[in-house]
Formats: sequence, C-alpha cells, structure tokens
Amino acid sequence: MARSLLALAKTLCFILHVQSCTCGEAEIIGGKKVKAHSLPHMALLYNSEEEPRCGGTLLSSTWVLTAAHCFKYKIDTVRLGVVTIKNSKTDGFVQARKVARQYQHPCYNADTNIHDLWLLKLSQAVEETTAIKYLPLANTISDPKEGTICMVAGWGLVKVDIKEMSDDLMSADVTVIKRETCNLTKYNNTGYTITSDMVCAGTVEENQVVRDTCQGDSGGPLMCNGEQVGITSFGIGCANRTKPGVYAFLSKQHIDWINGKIKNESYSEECATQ
Ligand code: 4AZ
Repeated sequence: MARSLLALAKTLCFILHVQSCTCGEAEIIGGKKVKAHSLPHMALLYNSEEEPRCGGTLLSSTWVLTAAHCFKYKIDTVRLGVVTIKNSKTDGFVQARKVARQYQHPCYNADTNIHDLWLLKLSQAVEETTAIKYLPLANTISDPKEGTICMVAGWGLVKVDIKEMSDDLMSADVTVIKRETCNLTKYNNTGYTITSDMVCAGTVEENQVVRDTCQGDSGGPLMCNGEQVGITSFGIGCANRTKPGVYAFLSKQHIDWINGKIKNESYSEECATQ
C-alpha cells in the first residue's frame, strides 16, 4: 500500500513537473520559491508608504547596493532577513533600517539606463545572524561569458499581467547572452544599447518556460558562480523569449566607485567618464 502510494505520488510529481515545463509562462517569472534565509544578503526596499518596491544586496553592516532607477519610488526603509512580505513586519528574524543617506552613481542616466547603481547608507548597523549576512564585493569581477548560468532573485512580479509583488522571495536561473546578440534588433528594438557596463541574460532553451526578472526585482543581485556580478536593471517587458533582462554589470569602474564611496562618502560626486 505504502509503495503504491509512493509510486502514485511519484507519477503525479512527474506529470505536474512536465506540465510546469510545457505550459508556457509560469511563475521572479518562471522561478521557484527560495528556501527561508538561504539568500541572507537579500534586501527588500520600501517606499514612504511602507510598500515594497525593489530588491538590493547588503554589502556590509551599513551599506546596501541597489539600482539607481529605484530612486523614483522614494525608497526610505530597508528590511533584511525577509522571507514573506506579509510577515516582514512581525518576523523576529527581520531587521529594518531607515535610509540615512543615498548616492546614485554620478554617471547614471535615466534615458539610457547606463550606470544603474545606487548605494544606500543605513541609519544604524545591521547585525549578522543566521538569517542576515553581508556580501562584500570581489575586488574585480570578470565579464561573465556567454552561456554562464547565473541566478536572479526578488519579490517582483511572478506574472506579467498581475501587477502585484510576490509574497515569497523567488529565484530563477538565467543564461548570459553576449552583448552582440543582445544588441540585434530581434532582441532589442528600443534603441537602448547594451554597453560593456551591462550584462544581458535570459532563457536560451527553446523548450523551457521563460525565466526572467520583472518589475519589483530591480536592484536585486545577479549571482554567477556564487558571486554578485550584476544588479537587476531593466528589460523590454518581462519573460519575452527574445527580449532578455538587462543587468548593471559590476565592472571595474563600478566596483571602484562602490568601494570608494563605502570608504569615503565624499568620493567621486561627479561623472568623470561615461
Ligand atoms: C522593472 O520594471 C524591470 N525583464 C526589471 C527587470 C526587467 C524588466 C523590468 C527584466 O523594474
């Protein structure tokens, strides 16, 4: 009896799994629920109305890295250790901090989405716990090669037609696509250029549900081989097979700016080079 039940359960799992791979757009989009506290550097950013709007990464006890375009949401609070949005105000693992100061990358341009980086300095240090960890950046990050499988995570939209943040933190694997390809009209018909300071990544397999970041995931990390390589930045809609997501790349120039700011807040207030 137990064995036949197990067999039935396995068959059902198989059918459901196959279905989830063939039904088209599923639920980030096409992702899966993240195990509680398994991404302890993920930050959730709230506006002044206490609504969650963007993701981010906790670099150290007082610094969070996110996307410059999240500025438009009037972000003023950061929560760490969040599992579900609905429990984020009562969950004992969660630490909330106000944004004390903020710095957009001096060369950020909202028209071209270039240098979409934003650093938030928290009002008070966040403590490391089992649920919360700092993720310091590497000194240099090499350009991820075409075909590299990376992970994206966030509480952003899980379906393009439902304009509501996901209650659960979701993650998905996306594959790096080379800039040359991403700049072809088929992949990019908007006139935005994918520069060497950006990375584009999406779903390259023909027979799989499209996986992508979407609205609300912005500012969250693009993790490749366990290190942060980028920041969720923009896209032409979401989960469109030929319109991959675009990420701000943590290029040498970007890392230098981040590390410079963290060391000395008056570092580089003006855009020197594009
Ligand atoms: C957004 O609106 C956004 N598909 C983020 C990522 C992507 C599209 C839009 C990528 O914040």
